[in-house]
Amino acid sequence: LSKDFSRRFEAAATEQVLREENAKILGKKGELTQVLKQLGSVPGDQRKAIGERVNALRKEVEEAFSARLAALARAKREADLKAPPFDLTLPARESSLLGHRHPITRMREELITIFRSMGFAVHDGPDVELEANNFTRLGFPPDHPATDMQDSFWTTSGHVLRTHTSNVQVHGMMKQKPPMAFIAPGACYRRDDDVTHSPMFHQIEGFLVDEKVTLTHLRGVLSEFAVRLYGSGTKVRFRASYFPFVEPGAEVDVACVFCKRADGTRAGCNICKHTGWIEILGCGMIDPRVFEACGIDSERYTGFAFGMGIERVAMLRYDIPDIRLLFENDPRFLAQF
Ligand code: FA5
Repeated sequence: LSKDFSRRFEAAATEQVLREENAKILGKKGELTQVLKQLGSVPGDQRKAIGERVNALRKEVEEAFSARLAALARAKREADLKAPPFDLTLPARESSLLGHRHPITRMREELITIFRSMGFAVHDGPDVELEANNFTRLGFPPDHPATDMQDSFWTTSGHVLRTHTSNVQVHGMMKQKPPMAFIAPGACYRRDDDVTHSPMFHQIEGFLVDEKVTLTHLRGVLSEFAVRLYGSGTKVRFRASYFPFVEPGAEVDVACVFCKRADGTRAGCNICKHTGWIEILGCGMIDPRVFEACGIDSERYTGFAFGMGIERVAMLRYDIPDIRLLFENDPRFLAQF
């Protein structure tokens, strides 16, 4: 052993082989370890001399091992430095995991682009709102079911997570004098939860006030909007409806684009529930009492407002059957857009 251990270490070409060779000598069952174990049976007068010899040998082996280990590390580093460098001019591999905008974001941007092109400014409003701005100034009576604990999320007393973007109408009127025309996209919150209703969702509000604004202007703006969103020839219809802050109020349906596509008729499909029409928004002429509550001269000015659900428009656009898919953020769903 004392003659050939350094030859065995020199012959080891890799760190692993070197360590294996070292274990064969100094490991639990190693050659030198066996010798050390037998020291006990050596006669007393020779034990000291043999013990010293074995220990000296162990030290030599350990030193030779460390030296060879360091030499191997040096050699590897030399080789790495001499190897040709990375080719930085190679084209990158294409990633299949590139992110993109969420379908709700895309839909919101598309709607904003349409209304901007029609001359509307874009306003922002608070998500946490005074009860007065979300309900009272908009003509909701104090006992209206929408103000109930069942429908709204209340924060501190007198504050509510806005249930619609109509609160931005109030801020607009209190800050600005007519004429004004703006839209207000944003998140809204209600105690809802089913395939078409989510506790958090998004609306876009539209608001226009000037002298001599009439229902015809409202119809014109929304008809043009439907054409820009769904294509030329898209028909809309107005159905009388009720919202506390408008008079008269209406809901707007768009002729179903899905069954028209499928078989050339508008007779019905599951998406429009076989009516041929899809409801997309609520609207109306601003009630003069709302003007008065917000400091606008109701004798001089008239105006209209409308509000639509962004998820609803997106579900129709992309044929999404369940609103919850839009919020689960499952990559298999999102990758389809
Ligand atoms: C309103 O919120 C009125 N502020 C709209 C309005 C504005 C009327 C201006 C007149 C003038 P409504 O509660 O119907 O109305 O909601 C409007 C739209 O928001 C609905 O058609 C629907 O698309 C969407 N929406 C309402 N609740 C939810 C919900 N929980 N999840 C997803 N979308 C919702």
